[in-house]
Amino acid sequence: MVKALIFDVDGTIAETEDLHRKAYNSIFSNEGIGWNWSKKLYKELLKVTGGKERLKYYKENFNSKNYNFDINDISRIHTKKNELYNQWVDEGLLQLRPGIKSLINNALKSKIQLAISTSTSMMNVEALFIKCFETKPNSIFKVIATGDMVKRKKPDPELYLLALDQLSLRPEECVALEDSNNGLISAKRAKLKTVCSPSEYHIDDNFEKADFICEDFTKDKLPSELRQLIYI
Ligand code: XBP
Ligand code: MG
Repeated sequence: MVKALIFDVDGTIAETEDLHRKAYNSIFSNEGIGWNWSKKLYKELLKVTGGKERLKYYKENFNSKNYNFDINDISRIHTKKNELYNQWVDEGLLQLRPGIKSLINNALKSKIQLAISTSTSMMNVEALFIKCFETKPNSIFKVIATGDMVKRKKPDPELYLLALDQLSLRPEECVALEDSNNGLISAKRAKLKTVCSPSEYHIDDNFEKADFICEDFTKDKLPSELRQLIYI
């Protein structure tokens, strides 16, 4: 019996990644840093989850201009990126993925517990829900596990294990909803059944381990077990 749904955020709730990419490029330019991340490069960089980790990875592996950033510079650039991203979310530059609003609202009506497990920062989750649901995420989700709360982000299982622990549920009582291979692996390592809908940047990822793959999260595309449980 499924008692809870655990949602990823980036790529699952909304197509957020290209807005993150544009915010990075804008901050690089404002700061006089000669980096510009193309869509093709960003797809590669998304193999590393978490903004600070991604910046560090880029600096160490692609840094053609040899900038001598330390951890404080990375933190400062990342914070500025998130501030600009939050401003753009507030201006309405993101929409929820198809089916997400109805899935969340109907799951709440059906008394299914909801949780979040995401590598992103808490401020990004709050900005998205305040804009798209006109309420703080903690009034929808019983548990919110974000990247700033763990040592190791996805594909490590830590974020899902934290959500399960705070829900006080066993993995077989929950379903994870994901959009990427890193997210799927993280959920699978936590022994969760996982429904995947590939997002634009992760369309070519490997989803072999998914329990169910769907084009989006609209009612008709969901696995029948979930549809019957949520849309009563
Ligand atoms: C999402 C991420 C995040 C976002 C930005 O992975 O990797 O880094 O790109 O968030 P997932 P921050 O969807 O698997 O959780 O810049 O706040 O880290
Ligand atoms: Mg994701």
